[in-house]
Parts: sequence; C-alpha cells; structure tokens
Amino acid sequence: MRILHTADLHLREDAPETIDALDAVLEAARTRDADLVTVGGDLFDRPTDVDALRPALRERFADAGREVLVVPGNHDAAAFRRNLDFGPTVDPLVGAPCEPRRVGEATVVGVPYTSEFTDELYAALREAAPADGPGVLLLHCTLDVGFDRDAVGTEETTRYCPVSRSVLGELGYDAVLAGHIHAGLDRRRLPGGGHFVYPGSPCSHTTAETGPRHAVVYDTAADALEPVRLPTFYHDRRRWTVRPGEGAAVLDEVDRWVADREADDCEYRVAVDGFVRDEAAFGERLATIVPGDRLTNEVRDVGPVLDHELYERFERRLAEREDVDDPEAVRAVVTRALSDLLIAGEVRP
Ligand SMILES: [Mn+2]
Repeated sequence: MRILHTADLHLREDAPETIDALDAVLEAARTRDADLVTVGGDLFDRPTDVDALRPALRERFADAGREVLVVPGNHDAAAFRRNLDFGPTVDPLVGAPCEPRRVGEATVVGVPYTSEFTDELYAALREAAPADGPGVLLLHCTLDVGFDRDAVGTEETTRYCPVSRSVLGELGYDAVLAGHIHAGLDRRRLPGGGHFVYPGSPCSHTTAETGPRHAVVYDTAADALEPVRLPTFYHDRRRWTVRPGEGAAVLDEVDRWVADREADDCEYRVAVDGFVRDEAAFGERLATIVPGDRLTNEVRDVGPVLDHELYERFERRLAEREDVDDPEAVRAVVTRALSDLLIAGEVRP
C-alpha cells in the first residue's frame, strides 16, 4: 500500500495558497498512485476556518477519490471535538488516547492532539501496534532534536507533545508519520529501524519556512519513504559572501539560483556581502539579476583589504621570501583570510 503523507496545511479562507497546497497534495496522491492520504495535524489554521471551508472541502476530498485519515493538531483540535461531516472519504481519528484504522493490510494508529506524551498514551500505542501487517503511527508531536521556535511557526510558544526518538522506537511501528514542524522535510531513522518523517508545511506560512515544499509517500510493501516535491508557494532566502576575484563566479551562482525561483511560485530574498575588485561594476551586474526589492547589496570594494596595514606588511614579507613556489596562491589565501576577518569585524579597518 502507498500512503501519501502531509501535515500542517493550516487551511485559511483568506490564504488561497493554503487551498492551492491542498489541491497539490491531492493531485500528488493521484499521480503517485497513493491508496491513502494521511494528515498529521493542523489541517486547519483556526476553528472558524473549519466552518467556512468545510462545504468546499467536502467536494475536493470527494473528487480526490481517496480515503483521507486526519488527526487533529494544536490549531484545529477544538473544531474536531464536534461531529463534523467532511464527506465520506475523510475520516478524522479523534478517539483518545489513540484510534486505530485497518486500511488494506496496514494498520494506521492516529493520536488526536495531546499536549503531553503520557504513560497512558505510551501503553495504548504499544497495545495498538499490529502484530501482523505494516504498522503506521500518525501524530502531531515535537521530536527531541532541538527544533527552534521558527521551525514550528511564529505563534507557537510551547512544546506540544514532546517525545524522544527512543520512546517512539520502542512502540513497534514501521513508520511514524508526524506533523507540527513546518520548516521542511525531515526524515530520520528510529532506534529499532522504524522511519520517522516530518513532511514540513506543504506551502510556506511564514518567511522562516524556506525552500521548496514536500509531501512524502510511504510504501508499506517496500518499507520505503519517498519525498514528493510539491509545486506550491514557498519563501526562500540566501546570502553570498564574495571574495576578491570571485565576483563573476558568485554572479553566475546568483543568476542560476534566482532563475530557479523565478520559475517557481516563490517569494525570495538575496543578500550579498564581501569584497570585490570593482564595486560599481559588480553592483550594476547584480542589479540586472536580482530585482531591487528582493536584494540587499552590502558588497564593498577590495581596496580596504589591499590597503590594510596588515596586508602591506604581508606583501613586504612575501617579497623577502625566496622559498615560496606560488606567491599568487599565497596572496589569494591571505587576501581571502583578511577579507573574512574584516567582514567578521575581527580586524579593525
Ligand atoms: Mn502547525
């Protein structure tokens, strides 16, 4: 069986990119021939969105023609406490502490939103792990790998349902399909060999959620996870530090990076700092590649490096030495090192 997994759509009536992301996920389920779709929490951003969007979603889910298993997350748990109709294909797993579903030969065990991973939940999940056939755990949690606040969206202040890899590994599931971390696709192996995956939000909700977005397909027969790139909206940003003599190479790199993102639905930012031989020429060329409102140009002329007292002292020493095979290579290393120190503020100009 093939399961297409996503989480953290945060559907909002006033955020069309989130609705587009749902369409992209359902389309990916079709093209990747998935038998089942799972949503690891935060399908909706707020309970009010659940009411506003439900009729339209009923139709979308029905058209997708695939069973969809959903667990509530911290954002939409309140809405799922009511008995709502998302159409015949959508099955919210709301039974506490966990609720199993047999789908084909596999068993999917869903954990509705909980702030704590309790002993009771641990015991219930071990009990619910299937003795035969693939076992899949679906939950909204914070894995013990040091995600920072930005990774889960700016509004999150507490750690929901913190759980360690070793505890998850003890539960006896082949795959843990999770939600809550928005930053991006994050796959890990659990002690014992099980898969763990955060797909990341399927479209960027904040500027901290950078880079192309993904869903994943878990193939139970192959016991393999496959990332699926989604053609959805994302934020991206990148900073380059130029060293003297590398201006042209950096401009080529920026050009390729920008062209890739111009071809996508992407809101991006470029920052460039460092030293070049011709600040004006470099700046002009850079401005033809990156639109002004997306660019921060902090590049400075190489003069401060070459005119620096330390550099002049180095040049005098170099001239005295006769055992240097390749003075130009040494010059390049020192120029770069000094420009790095100047940029870092570790050497006074
Ligand atoms: Mn979320």
